This record gives sequence, structure tokens and C-alpha cells, in this order.
Amino acid sequence: MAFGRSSRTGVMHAVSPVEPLTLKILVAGGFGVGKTTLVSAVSEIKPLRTEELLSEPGAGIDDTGGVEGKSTTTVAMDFGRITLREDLVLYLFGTPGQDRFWFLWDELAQGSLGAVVLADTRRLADCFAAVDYFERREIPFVVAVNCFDGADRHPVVTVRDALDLDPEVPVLLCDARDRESVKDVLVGVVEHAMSLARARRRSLAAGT
Ligand SMILES: Nc1nc2c(ncn2[C@@H]2O[C@H](COP(=O)(O)OP(=O)(O)OP(=O)(O)O)[C@@H](O)[C@H]2O)c(=O)[nH]1
Ligand SMILES: [Mg+2]
Repeated sequence: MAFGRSSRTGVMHAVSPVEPLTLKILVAGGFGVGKTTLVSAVSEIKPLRTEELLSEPGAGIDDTGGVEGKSTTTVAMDFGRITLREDLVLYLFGTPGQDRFWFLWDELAQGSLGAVVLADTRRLADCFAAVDYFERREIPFVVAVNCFDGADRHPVVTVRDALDLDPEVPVLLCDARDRESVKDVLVGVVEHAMSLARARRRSLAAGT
């Protein structure tokens, strides 16, 4: 599903005759797992952030266990853009990580091609809700393990088992701070969504 088509000006057409396909990708996962970091690392425009200080009123509501150094949190979304190829542009929407912002997810998920569920192996349970959300809505997703310094490196198969993922869901390792690493994850989600769409088309054509 395409998110839209870019409206380039005639001047831009003179430079590049290709009007890129634009796709919407969500970046989800638990609190403090690195969603804002990921969008910022890869975005070619100044990313829109909606960070607020973790404040006194949030104490007792926001679970800061395991991310004690964190002083801000996303309260609406992150937004960024990356050109993967001259004919393919991704718009990235990072979701807020905390439970109290669940009501925003349906809005953000509309029209998305697929999603990245970021995971931290030290707090793997934090991404269960995101995995459930995309499974239920049949939105294609990959799990990207953000390899934090100091976290044990678990084999991909252990993460897959712990999250009880369907066999076709890709599990990738990444560093959310590293542009090339994040690009690999984004290519992974686009390829996965495309291959699921092809499989669905084939089974529809076969009448199954
Ligand atoms: N060492 C290391 N630190 C990281 C990595 N990714 C993020 N961080 C740090 O972890 C903290 C949390 O990152 P954020 O990007 O704000 O996490 P988030 O998922 O957007 O958080 P919320 O929006 O509050 O849910 C920040 O202090 C980052 O600098 C990583 O890959 N390695
Ligand atoms: Mg954030």
C-alpha cells in the first residue's frame, strides 16, 4: 500500500524525471528502546520530534526502570524521511513508547506499509504489545534488536522464540544510532512487506 506520491515541482522534474513512490513506515517498541534515536540517525530532513521532559507528574506512571539515564520522552511522534532509492522514499513515524499514549497508535498506523518493532534484549517484554498490535492488524513488521552497549548479545533465534514470532517475521540486529545499520532495517521491512503482498496476491489468484 502506497502512502502517497510526492508532489515535486516542475523544476525538480527537470533534474529527476522519476516521481518517487512514497511509503509510510512506523517505528514502534517499548519505552526508551531507541525509536527517536533511530529516526534521527537516518532522516535526511531535520526530524520532527515531540520530546518532553520526564516530569514529576509522570513519576509512578512512566516506567523508567532500565532507562534511568533518560530525561525526555516522545509524547506524540517522531517524523523523518529517507530516500532509499531515487524512486523510493520512506516517511518514518516513530510512535510514543509509553502506555499512556496508546490512543495515538491507530491514527499513526493508518496507511502504513509496515513497521519496525525495536527491541532491547534487557527489556524484551516491553515490545510484546507492539508485536501484538501489528499481528492483530496484519501489518507487516520486522523486529530489530537494538544492540545497546553492555547488553548481552542473544542469538536471533532466542529473541524469535521469546517473542513467539511467526516464522516469516524477520529478526534483525541493529544499532539505532548508525545510519547504515538503520537503512538495512528499513530495506528489510520494505522487502518483507512486498514479499507478503506478493504471497497474498498469489493466494488470491489461486482462490485459496
Ligand atoms: N548505547 C546506546 N544507546 C542508545 C541506543 N539507542 C538509543 N540510545 C540511548 O537510549 C536513550 C533512549 O533513546 P530514545 O531514542 O529517546 O528512545 P525512545 O524509544 O524514542 O523513547 P520514548 O519515546 O520515551 O519511548 C537515549 O538516551 C539514547 O541516546 C543505542 O543503540 N545504543
Ligand atoms: Mg522517543
